[in-house]
Amino acid sequence: FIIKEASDNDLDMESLGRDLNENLFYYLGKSPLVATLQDIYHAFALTVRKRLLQRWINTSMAYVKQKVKVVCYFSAEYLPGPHLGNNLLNLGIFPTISQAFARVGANLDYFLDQEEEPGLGNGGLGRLAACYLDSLATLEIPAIGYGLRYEFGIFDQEIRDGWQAEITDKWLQWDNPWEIHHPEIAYEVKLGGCCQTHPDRDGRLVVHWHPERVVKGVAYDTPILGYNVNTCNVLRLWKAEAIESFDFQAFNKGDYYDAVDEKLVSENLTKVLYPNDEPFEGKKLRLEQQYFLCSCALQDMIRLHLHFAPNLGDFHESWAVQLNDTHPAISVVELMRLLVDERQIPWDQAWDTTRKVFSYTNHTLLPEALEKWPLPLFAQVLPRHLEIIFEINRRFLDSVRLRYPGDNSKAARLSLIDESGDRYVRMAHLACVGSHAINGVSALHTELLKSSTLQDFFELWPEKFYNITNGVTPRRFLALSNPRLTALINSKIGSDWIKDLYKLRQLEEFAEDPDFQQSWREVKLANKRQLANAIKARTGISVDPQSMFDIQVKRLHEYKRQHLNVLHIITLYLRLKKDPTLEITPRTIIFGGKAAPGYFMARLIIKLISSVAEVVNRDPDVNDRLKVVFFPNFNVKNAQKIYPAADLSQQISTAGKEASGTGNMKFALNGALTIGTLDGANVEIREEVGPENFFLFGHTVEEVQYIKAQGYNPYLYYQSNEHLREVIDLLRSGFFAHGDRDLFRPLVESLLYQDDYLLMADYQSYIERQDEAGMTFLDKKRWTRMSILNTARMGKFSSDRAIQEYCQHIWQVKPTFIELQD
Ligand code: 26W
Repeated sequence: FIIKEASDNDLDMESLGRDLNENLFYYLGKSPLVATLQDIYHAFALTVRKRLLQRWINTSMAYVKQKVKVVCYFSAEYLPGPHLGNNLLNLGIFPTISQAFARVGANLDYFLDQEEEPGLGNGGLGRLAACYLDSLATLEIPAIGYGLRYEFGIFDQEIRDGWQAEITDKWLQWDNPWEIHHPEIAYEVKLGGCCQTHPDRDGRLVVHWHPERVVKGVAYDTPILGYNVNTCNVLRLWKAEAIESFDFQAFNKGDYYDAVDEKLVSENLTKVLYPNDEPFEGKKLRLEQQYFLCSCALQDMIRLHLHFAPNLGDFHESWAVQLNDTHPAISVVELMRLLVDERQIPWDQAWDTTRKVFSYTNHTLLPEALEKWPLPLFAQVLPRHLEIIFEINRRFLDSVRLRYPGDNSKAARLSLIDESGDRYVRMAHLACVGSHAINGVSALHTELLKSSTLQDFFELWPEKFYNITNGVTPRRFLALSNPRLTALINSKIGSDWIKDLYKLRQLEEFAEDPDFQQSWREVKLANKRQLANAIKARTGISVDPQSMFDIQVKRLHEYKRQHLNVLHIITLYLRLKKDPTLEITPRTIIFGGKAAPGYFMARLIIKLISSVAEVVNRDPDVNDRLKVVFFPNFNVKNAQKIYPAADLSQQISTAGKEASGTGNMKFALNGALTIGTLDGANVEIREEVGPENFFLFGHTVEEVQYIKAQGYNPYLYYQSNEHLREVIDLLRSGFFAHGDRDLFRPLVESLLYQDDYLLMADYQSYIERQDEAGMTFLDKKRWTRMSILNTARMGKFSSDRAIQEYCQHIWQVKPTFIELQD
């Protein structure tokens, strides 16, 4: 038989147009006369998917022939964003397609807008995974992304009466044209029950796990094409289903209902994404989800391996697995179980393989976010895994005691089991022990891991620690989302920067060129107009595109300090109230981000932002010089409209709390200046762009530690700072709450008497730097120069650089060139 393989001419307009019509007719059953925007989007998506599948088949055949080493990215979350636009960009046909639509009087954007994005993640961690898949394909690295196909992703956010309301995300309701369902790629996953040990025929002890239930994992594949290459990798997501034997075989009525029930219970496993990140919650279903992902992925890898190799002896030479935080850390134990229990491989050999395969990325220092499962819960879901963990721990602690004779507290601190009170399995410890490499996600974060969170492991194995500062893909976050800036940049330095972001440095020579500066400002203004229209459409608020767009978009968290931003807004507001003729830099302060549904303070901060907005936006004394907007439902799609329109990027977390941040990079890449603390990757961004092009404020990590050690008293700041006092007093008077003094009381009290995140201590320096940013904005030439230099110096923050570091230092993998066949 003949496989129609990918070729250059599958991208000409004639062949694309023919397929689009065919898909509309024969797949969707519509004539062009009655087709809706959604129908045409769908037919077009299938047309593009066909080109991707041809490249994916090509790619996978090359991988098999060349017996390459494959990177497997294990992540419980992915936030890829809409696929169509990105795939057109990566195929190199975005401009021609856009023109072709225009020729028939259609706007491609309307069709792109039809796509529902897969919201299979909470925030930074899931988006990072998606950037990394893009870079892996672009760098021609053989890779598979493994994850979960949640039926309901992160909720859609609406704002009702200033409060967040959660709406179920039904991303699959119109069908997902990007995925291929593979019912034939399926594995059984056992859960619960108990274990028994019997001797086998040769008298060796073998363990038999009698599960309480068995669930089937079915593969759904989404092709991930690189930019301007023929490499097409895959994102393989698992959906839970009931296994056949539990299905509708039953013949009496009672069994029939039991069988239906069984089906429902099984499918529950991948129903919904947990919408909270920190703090950690020990929910049984979540542990089941994590295990289900790991078991399906590892069984899949073993099946693939044995397809081409006689045994698993060289498994670690063919596969590298990256654990995206501890969510998939149970795979360390699952691989041991698959090797030892199911394939009778000796423990030592299996352990050697396991440690060579895995490496672990830590994404958080917050102690309350570290995953630790109560032992009874763990035993209930994964009885055999608990036994294996005890055995890993026994051997590990023996080696620790040899290294530190007599130091029992050392052993207790390193143990995989927390025994200080109720007993827990520490997933970060499991990930460290089971991996050959451990990395943090920014220079500062890695240093803090080494000196605090993972200090004992660092002392034990300093050679295992790496820093790999996060990066973002310049394809989606500049070339695709900011076409105006892209065209301007290309007109000066060509488009090579899209694959080698350090090339943006060539823009430095134009930083003071008046014509270039003028065009740079026009691009920003046009982007701001576009965002202003979106704001008007979604919130009804009119904003002035000439004003400074001062933006903070990210998950709501006390440590990210959206409420510090609010204290600044109230400060500006009070100045205008005292002197309505005061000259100030007109500002539009824009917020966006979701709060975990159970996180009371985060939800209250959203209400606070809306309430302050309501008062400020309609006060005639303010006279439109200050506007506050909460942009609802921040997701990848909205993000792509927001970053290109920003003048000022707010990265204001308490020093030592934000592991890296990646939004900070996306803003600066699009020419926004940053006001920020010395936290996460801000430190390195400031180093790259130069301290003169960055508005720094706030206490450093060391100062924060010192202040806390001295016994921090936030109330003293309230007493001694007149402006801060006025702000807090206005807030507590009920002024922003129609006279209700109780509404924001929990926030005010937490600031005055607790203030874990040092808002009060950082307030004054924040206000001073904001004032300086405001003044600088009025100096158009200076601001534009700073903006150009920010973009020009973002080379380091490409996810391509990050992935190259992982390849070289951690995975030991090389590119595989894929040729197109005609
Ligand atoms: C226990 C549940 C849970 C779920 C998700 C805990 C923690 C998470 C994630 C680790 C939260 C997260 O997204 N962390 C962010 O990861 C980004 C990518 O490295 C960093 O840039 C952010 O600083 C970090 O907060």
